[in-house]
Amino acid sequence: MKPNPHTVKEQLLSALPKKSARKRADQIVVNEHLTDGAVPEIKANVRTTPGAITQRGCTYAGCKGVVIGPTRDILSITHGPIGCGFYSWLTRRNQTRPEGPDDANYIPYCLSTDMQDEQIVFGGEKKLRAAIEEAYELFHPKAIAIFSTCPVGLIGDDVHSVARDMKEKLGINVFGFSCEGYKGVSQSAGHHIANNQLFKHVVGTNETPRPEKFKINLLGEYNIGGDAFVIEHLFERCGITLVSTFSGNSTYDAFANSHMADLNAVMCHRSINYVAEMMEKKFGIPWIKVNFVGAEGTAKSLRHIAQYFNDAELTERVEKVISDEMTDVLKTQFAVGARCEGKTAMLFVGGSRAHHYQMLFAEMGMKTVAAGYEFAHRDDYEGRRVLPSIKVDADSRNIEQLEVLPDETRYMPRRGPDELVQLQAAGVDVAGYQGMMPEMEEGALVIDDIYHFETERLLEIYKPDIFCAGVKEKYAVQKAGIPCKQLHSYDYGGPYAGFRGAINFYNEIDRMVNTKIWQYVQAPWETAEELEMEEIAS
Ligand code: CFM
Repeated sequence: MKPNPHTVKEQLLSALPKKSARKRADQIVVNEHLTDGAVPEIKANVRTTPGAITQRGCTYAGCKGVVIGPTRDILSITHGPIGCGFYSWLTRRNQTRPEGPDDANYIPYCLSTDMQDEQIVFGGEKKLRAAIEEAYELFHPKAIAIFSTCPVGLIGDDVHSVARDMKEKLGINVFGFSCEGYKGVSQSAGHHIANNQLFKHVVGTNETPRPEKFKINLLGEYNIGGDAFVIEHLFERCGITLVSTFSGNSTYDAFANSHMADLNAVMCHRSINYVAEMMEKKFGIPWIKVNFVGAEGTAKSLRHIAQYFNDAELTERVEKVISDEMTDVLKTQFAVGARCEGKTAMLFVGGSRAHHYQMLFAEMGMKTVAAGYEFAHRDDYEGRRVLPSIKVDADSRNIEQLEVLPDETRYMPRRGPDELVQLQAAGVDVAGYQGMMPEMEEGALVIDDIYHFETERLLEIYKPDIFCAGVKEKYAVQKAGIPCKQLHSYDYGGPYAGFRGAINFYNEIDRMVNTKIWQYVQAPWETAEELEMEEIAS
């Protein structure tokens, strides 16, 4: 029998103390389609209840790991103890492809100032300067970025003044990030901080003109498992020039030159919407939301880009690429559909994949019965229409909000107001994002910042055919006899973007949900065997 989502919500809340349950109730919502395309309000981007096991990461992770990390030729130095330093090294599956043996690639390196007691007591700026000089002598990079970890903020090291001095001394771009782990309530704060500094220190610093006709930036695509390679290839075949990606397979120069593009296509709204908005204000570059996860989403996104440029030849090429690719896509959809139709999925990941991957499941005939983001904001759930009603709390006020004005000489609106209205009328939602909930079915459960015990309850109650999350959840889920697909790292798979990626995904999920192995899994705590094992051991 289908569980009643309202009852499930009550069951989840009943495990919490009264006061916590009251607060938590607003983060668990049964989806509904209200009049006028609206959905119920959800509480998001708030602190996790102390004691709950959250999926979230920290601000440093969002800044260094997510937004800047995938760039291969910015030399990143983590200012902090070596434990945080470990995470300045490849822990996310962001791939990169240097153009040749001389093209710089610092992604395999892990640079840290390795703060010791002495720096915690007497300050770490001196050691940071020395680290920057040493790194410069070793690599001669174009740019150095410094990332602050928690103790840096606690002891008050001024990474920005160190960056200014070193920039002058070395003659290269050096900039710092106040992305101490504790700032904000999740890695989302780190995205914002990374966006601000990229915009302030890098975007618009390379004036090389771009003569191409259809120039775009792709924002919020991080090349996990090679996704960006697939998308780059699609653009190439369509005749679309990719000036810069923020930041999968990206370079410093591409960021610096990105204001030469005529359109920003935003893939992950949560992590990079700030850069899109600031570039619009300063340079007049409009942005549209795209989604290259799912074959339909890919086709629609390519079409919207073509509509934006309104060129017959481009449109023709885009249509040709779509129809060439769709033959294989439909063939696989048909094959897996026969085995997957009606199966259920749950998706609990960061800030945009919980939405995007629902499309892929839908293309396989599978249903998403529950989903949620770790750290997204209300606009990612309910759509940007709610932006004016989002209350700014103390945790958000903590993060710098840049005042951006049109550039005196370089502001050039790429489209006039009439053209924008026409685009809107043609279905290209300029500067719009409708959010996840309007696309989910009525009665689906939407849970913000899911707690681990809630995950376990959901598995028991719904017994979904697949649960999508990250490595922290994976093995607990599988011990419950349910396959878990990691949507952060793709386990060891991918790419899943574009048409080829969709086919890849259909086949993998088909295998995961149709293997019989899971029915034989019995968690140790479900049997008396544990005891017997102890007896054997003694
Ligand atoms: Fe955007 Fe991302 Fe995501 Fe994200 Fe992330 Fe990621 Fe993610 Mo892991 S930028 S919000 S901070 S799509 S690392 S590539 S998978 S939580 S859903």
